[in-house]
Amino acid sequence: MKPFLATLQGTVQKTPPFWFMRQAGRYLPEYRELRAKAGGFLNMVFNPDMAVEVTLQPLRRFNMDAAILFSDILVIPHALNQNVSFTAGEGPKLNPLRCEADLSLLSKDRFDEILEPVYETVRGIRKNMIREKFSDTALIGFAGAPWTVACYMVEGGGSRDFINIKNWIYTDPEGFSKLIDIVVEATICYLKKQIEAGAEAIQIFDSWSGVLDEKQFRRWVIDPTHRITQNLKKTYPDIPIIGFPRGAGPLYRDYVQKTGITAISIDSQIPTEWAVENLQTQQSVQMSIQGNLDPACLLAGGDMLRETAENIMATFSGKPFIFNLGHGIIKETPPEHVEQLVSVIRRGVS
Ligand code: 1CP
Repeated sequence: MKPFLATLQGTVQKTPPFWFMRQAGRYLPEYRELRAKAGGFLNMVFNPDMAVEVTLQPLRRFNMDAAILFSDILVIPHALNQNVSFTAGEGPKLNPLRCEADLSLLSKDRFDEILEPVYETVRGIRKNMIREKFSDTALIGFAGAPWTVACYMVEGGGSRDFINIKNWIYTDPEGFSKLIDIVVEATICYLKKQIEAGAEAIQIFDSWSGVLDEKQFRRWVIDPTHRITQNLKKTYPDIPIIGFPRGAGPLYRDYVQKTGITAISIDSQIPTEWAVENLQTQQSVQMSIQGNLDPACLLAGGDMLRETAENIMATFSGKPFIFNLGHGIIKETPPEHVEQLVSVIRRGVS
């Protein structure tokens, strides 16, 4: 079995399998070259030839144990008829939805049709991975978690304080729950089709889960994620689901116990010993953990990078563990530093 998938089932490898969040992206000159030709980020996402190529670029350099589909969490609002654009250097922009009445602007009519190129990309990646002999590499499909996707839909882009969405959840939770329901349903369809097309594992990115208090976290992070995992597991019981509730702090415990995920991705602020103690060994089956090198440490490189990576591996030695970053690769990261990290991971710790 592929080492990445075996680890998700709870087995321990000699050295940990690895991949890096945002491993396909702007830190790679070959990505930037293709991106310049594509003329727009969404053009690249919805062009299967380009999306397949960009997914495979990091594998050719670093031979990761997993590839991740090249797409974005915001294709869901886009396919639901919300206006989404990516302007270079500015991040995504959406026409914000601010109340229940605005939900009438969303439509599922063209959802499947708009996302069809993504499924074609998944099939293309699997085919090309065989052709290029990445036979031990697994393919991860993904989606944003409903809370995080809703943050962009309501704020209209990135946000500092999440004031608009927080105002909505506190003043009209029933109305807001209708938006979450729409996103839950859309996400289930999207992920099922990725699996049908050949995704071998799924990651759910909840990048903004850390802005909610305990009660709101249960309602808007744990419950919707649980609905997605239960639904996927009914149809695809063998497809592992990795949850990434970035910034959730001590609420990671609740998340692990209540969402029904298979494995947990930890951000850099989660102490690794705490994760072993509180997230891994309390389950009946040891849950695999993925993480959690600070992407800024990879940007810096040098002895500190080696030491920090070795310390992470030492904590998880003898336990099911996938090496990753605590968040996406920073775009200024020299590819040579990634190379250095890969050799440190492949050497392992005794
Ligand atoms: O100009 C460009 O080339 C676009 C940069 C870019 C890329 C490479 C964006 C815009 N998205 C992506 C790809 C992407 N996004 C992947 C591909 C696979 C891989 O990891 O290699 C994935 C998994 C994502 C997921 C994603 N998009 C998240 C969740 C993870 C995280 O970083 O927290 C989020 C929050 C987004 C939104 C988004 N898309 C793009 C940007 C710049 C952002 C973040 C904007 C913000 O800071 O709010």
